[in-house]
Amino acid sequence: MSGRIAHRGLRSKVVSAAQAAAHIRPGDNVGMSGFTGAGHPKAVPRALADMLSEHRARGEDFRIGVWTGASTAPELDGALAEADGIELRLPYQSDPVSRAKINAGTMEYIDVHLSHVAQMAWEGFLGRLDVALVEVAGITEEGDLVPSTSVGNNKTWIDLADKVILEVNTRQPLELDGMHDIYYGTALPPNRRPLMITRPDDRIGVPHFACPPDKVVAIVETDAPDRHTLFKPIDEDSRAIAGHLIDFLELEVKAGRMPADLLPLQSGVGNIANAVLAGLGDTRHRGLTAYTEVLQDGMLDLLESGTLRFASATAFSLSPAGAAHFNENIGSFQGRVLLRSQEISNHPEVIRRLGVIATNGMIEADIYGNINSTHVMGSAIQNGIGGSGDFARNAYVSAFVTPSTAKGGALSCIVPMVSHVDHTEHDVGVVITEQGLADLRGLAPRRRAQRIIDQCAHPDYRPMLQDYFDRAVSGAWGRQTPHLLGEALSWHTRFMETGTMRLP
Ligand code: 0RQ
Repeated sequence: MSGRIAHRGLRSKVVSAAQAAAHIRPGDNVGMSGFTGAGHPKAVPRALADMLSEHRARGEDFRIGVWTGASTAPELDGALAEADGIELRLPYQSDPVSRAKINAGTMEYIDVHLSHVAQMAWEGFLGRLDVALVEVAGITEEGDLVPSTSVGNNKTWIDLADKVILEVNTRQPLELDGMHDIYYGTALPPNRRPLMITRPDDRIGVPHFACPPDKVVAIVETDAPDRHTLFKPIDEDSRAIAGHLIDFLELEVKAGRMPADLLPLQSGVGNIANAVLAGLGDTRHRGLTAYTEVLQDGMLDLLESGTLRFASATAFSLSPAGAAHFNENIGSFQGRVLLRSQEISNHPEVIRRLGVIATNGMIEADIYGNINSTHVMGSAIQNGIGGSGDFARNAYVSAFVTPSTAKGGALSCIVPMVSHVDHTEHDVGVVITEQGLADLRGLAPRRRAQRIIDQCAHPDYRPMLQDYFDRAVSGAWGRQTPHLLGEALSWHTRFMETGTMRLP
């Protein structure tokens, strides 16, 4: 035994992954840990996938509901989807096997704002939570649980589930202990109290999860790494997008709308977000803060250089090199990083109060500033809305970023009308592509359209968009937000007709 389980009674509950998986029954809803490939259970989902494949071979249907924090990894989402074991998945996922099953209509998927999940579970909309399956870094003498590299919805899963299965992962550094802030004051209306976070470094909770030991039905010891996100080297487009955003922030400071140390930063996942952070490291800014969802490599670099003073999030999302570096230097991050439950890291009240600068990726934007973050050609899911809506709606400045074209230039990410709406024009302050930045704040719709076409569209598509807009202005049924409806939507279908787009 690893020595990570200090509670005597719980030591006797250590079993194999297969024995732990046997506690899960057909039709169960299982609340699993895991957020952007960090802190997910590594062994029991694989054993569960094997178990349900055996049931299937005997002609018995065995599928479960999988609720998580956000995306996990191939050994969880991939393995269970491969085994056709997921009836319903929520809230954010990026696994290619699951994506294919969702788009083929054989797996149900509920795409929900990440800050809403815990509340929905407490309200009972999602049904009963049968099992919580949660990775932890250790168990204290008192039976409290030391959280791992993500917090996500773990507090809610542990509180709500009938049974708790724990994976104690010795690969996760014990020095994580103290880097978490688990808040036990959440309640449903009318009993909610204000969240007393007025700075990203305010602590309002406790470092551990509470869990009655008799609820724990099995403990599995593991020694396996997180998913570890691979970042592409920063390319020209990402660097250009980062440059436009940083120039914009400088102008905001000059205009007196932001202090010199800016406002707390939120940055979505992916390469562009990482490039923005790298770009900030080259500026004169020091002592910045982040109130965000995930800590990527770029944030660690900024913390080390002093550009960033403090970062609050719900999970890490590091490359293998970033994770190794973090583990070796974990002492220098203590007191400068805090992981919270996702209902707090993404809480509208706090985001609005702090005045967060939000930057998120997108699939496409339309000329009026509506954003599609989730669907390709209106029907096929890419990942999910994640936390982008929590931040976009409540941020001080809400920016959406994308290269101006996708699929090697075969299609434009600026379109007349988005094929699916995740963020309406009312929640979008700034649209940025490698071509430039369109500041939409304070502009009426037709001015917004002209600015997006001029600043953000790729030169290959700008004349087509201008032509559409001009004809819409003169020929539409109304002049407030002029559209030629049939034509706006056929913009998308022609890509399918030419074979540019195929379902994955
Ligand atoms: O598909 O890999 O098959 O080629 O979409 O696109 O350019 O790799 O960009 O990794 O930054 O993802 C919106 C999906 C962007 C992401 C999205 C195709 C493109 C490629 C991915 P291929 P890129 P990214 C906090 C914030 C929602 C959640 C969020 C996302 C694939 O940012 O999931 O913001 N956001 N969370 O080819 C057709 C277009 C396309 C297109 C791109 N216009 N039409 N396909 N693609 N544009 C974090 C969390 O919530 C956890």
